Amino acid sequence: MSCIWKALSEQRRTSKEIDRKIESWIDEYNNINKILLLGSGESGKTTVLKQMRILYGKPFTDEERIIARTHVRYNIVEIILQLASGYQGLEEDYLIKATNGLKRMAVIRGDITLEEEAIKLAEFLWMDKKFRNAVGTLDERKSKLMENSVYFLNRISIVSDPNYMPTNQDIILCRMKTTSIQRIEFEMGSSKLPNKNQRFWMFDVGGQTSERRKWIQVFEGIHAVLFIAACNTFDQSTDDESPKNKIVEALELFSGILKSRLRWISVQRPHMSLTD
Ligand SMILES: Nc1nc2c(ncn2[C@@H]2O[C@H](COP(=O)(O)OP(=O)(O)O)[C@@H](O)[C@H]2O)c(=O)[nH]1
Ligand SMILES: [Mg+2]
Repeated sequence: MSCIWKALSEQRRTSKEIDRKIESWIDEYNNINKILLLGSGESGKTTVLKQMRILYGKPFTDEERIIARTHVRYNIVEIILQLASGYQGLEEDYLIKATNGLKRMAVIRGDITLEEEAIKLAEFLWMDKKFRNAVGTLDERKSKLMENSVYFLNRISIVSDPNYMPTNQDIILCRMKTTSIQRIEFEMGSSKLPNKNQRFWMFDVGGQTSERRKWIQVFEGIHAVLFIAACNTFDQSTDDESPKNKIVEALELFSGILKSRLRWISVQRPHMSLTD
């Protein structure tokens, strides 16, 4: 009989311990400041996330740099193809063949040999005088190119080296389409904050219309939303079916978010001091 009592009280103790642990996890979770980055596509959300990671989070691992390397190399391939696109000046047979080969390579990814061949071909084209004459100077075409074009074209021989590993700056400037929810963790200390060293989780979501339904998944438990808008797009329009000024699109998105889900977020207890 005493054995049964002993086993039961042991069970109760274990159960209480588990409850205490769960409570402490919930407390810990609630004490983490959760920030959600929102904004239209290409507004700079992922760039902010990467900058916060570099400033306050864990350094990028070798595995992450290898993944970024693929993106950097294909960014350059895309820049070269963008330069060549629709250009009547590409009359030379070898240039046409090379750009067509690059187009095919740009579609297939996931193989390091192909990746190295693609970047070498991109470098070959960029170093070719006839190619440069045909596509014009970078300054002439700058407005139509991706923002990171000049930076990466100047680094093409470094990036095409088989031993190349991206620097933090390469990772910041490299464009990668965000298709899933990403989270970074970091700690920030400030004498002005109530608990000095505060833990943060920052979430990044895809900004394209197709990704917006995923935002809803991360709204729960969020303490702050950082809405990012790219001011330099004041003279650009969206390229969907009903084109709209990009700043107008950002403002509409912002007011849409305010109306829909943020009402209850505003009643959450803020952990951050606004004096900081
Ligand atoms: N000039 C400038 N370019 C930026 C800034 N932030 C981001 N970009 C560029 O804008 C493009 C889109 O940025 P990204 O962070 O991917 O936007 P997201 O789609 O909102 O995640 C990239 O080429 C970035 O390098 C900024 O503050 N200034
Ligand atoms: Mg993004």
